[in-house]
Amino acid sequence: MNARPDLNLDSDATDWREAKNKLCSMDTETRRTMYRVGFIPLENIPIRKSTGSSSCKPLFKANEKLNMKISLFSGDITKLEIDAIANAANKTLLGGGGVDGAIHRGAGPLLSKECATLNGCETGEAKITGAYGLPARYVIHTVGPIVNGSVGEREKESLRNCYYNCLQTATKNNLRTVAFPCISTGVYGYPPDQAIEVALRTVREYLEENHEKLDRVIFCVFLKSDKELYETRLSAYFPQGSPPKSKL
Ligand code: AR6
Repeated sequence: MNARPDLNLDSDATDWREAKNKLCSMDTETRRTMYRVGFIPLENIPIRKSTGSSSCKPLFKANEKLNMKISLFSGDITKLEIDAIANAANKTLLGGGGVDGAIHRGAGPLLSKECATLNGCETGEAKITGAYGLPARYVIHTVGPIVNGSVGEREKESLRNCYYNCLQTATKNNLRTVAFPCISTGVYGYPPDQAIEVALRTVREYLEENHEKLDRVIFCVFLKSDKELYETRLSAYFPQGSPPKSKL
C-alpha cells in the first residue's frame, strides 16, 4: 500500500498551487489515499445499454462508435474517478448549494481558493480548476441560465454553450472522460424535459466532430425523474443500429 503523502487538503492554509501540482504528479494509487470522499472508478460506470424496444423517433443516425462513449450514471457526481466533472456553479464561482455545494464540500477549502483567482464566470462560459480532495482530476465550472417563466432562445443558447464550452475545455486539456450534472435544472429553474434535449443534442454534435478526443461522456442524474427522462430520450440522440436480420 502507498504511503499517504505529506499534503493537507483539509486546511485553507495549504498553498493551492503546490497542492494542485503535487496531485497532478501522483499516480492513481497514491492519489486515492488523498480522496476526501468515496470513489467510483471508470470501470464501474457501465456504458449505456439500450432498452431494446424504444418508441423514441431517432433524431440522428445510429453510430455504435459514439454509443460506446455514453453512460447514464445515477448518483453523486463527486464520487466519480474520471478526468473531469462539470459543476453547475454560479457567476462568483465561490460555491453555493446543490451540486456546486457538494463539489466544494468534497474537494475541500482549496477549491474555493483557486476559484477566487478566476474572476468569476459568465453564463455559458466554462473555467477549469483542480479537484483537490475529489476523485476526479479536474472540475470544469460552468454557469447555466436562470429561467423565470418560459424558456426562450437566449436561455437555450446559453445552456448549449455550457455543455459545448465544458466539452471544449476538456478536449483542449486532453481530458478524455467527462461527467455532467443536469445543469440549470435545480435552483436555476430550467425545465428538465427541455434541458435534456439541449444536453443530448450538444453532446451528440460535439462527439460527431471530436469522437477521437473523448472516451466517455457521463450524464449524471441525481433524481429518479431525470433518470427516467434520460432513459427515454437517449435513444433519440444515440439510437442503436438495427440488429442483423435472422436468416431463419
Ligand atoms: N451529484 C449530481 N447531481 C446533483 C448533486 C450531486 N451531488 N446534487 C444535486 N444534483 P443545482 P442549477 C443535481 O440546483 O440549477 C447552486 O447554488 C440536482 O438534482 O445544483 O444549475 C449554484 O451555486 C439537479 O438535477 O444547479 C448556483 O447558484 C442538478 O444537480 C445554482 O445552484 C442541478 O441543480 C445553480 O443552479
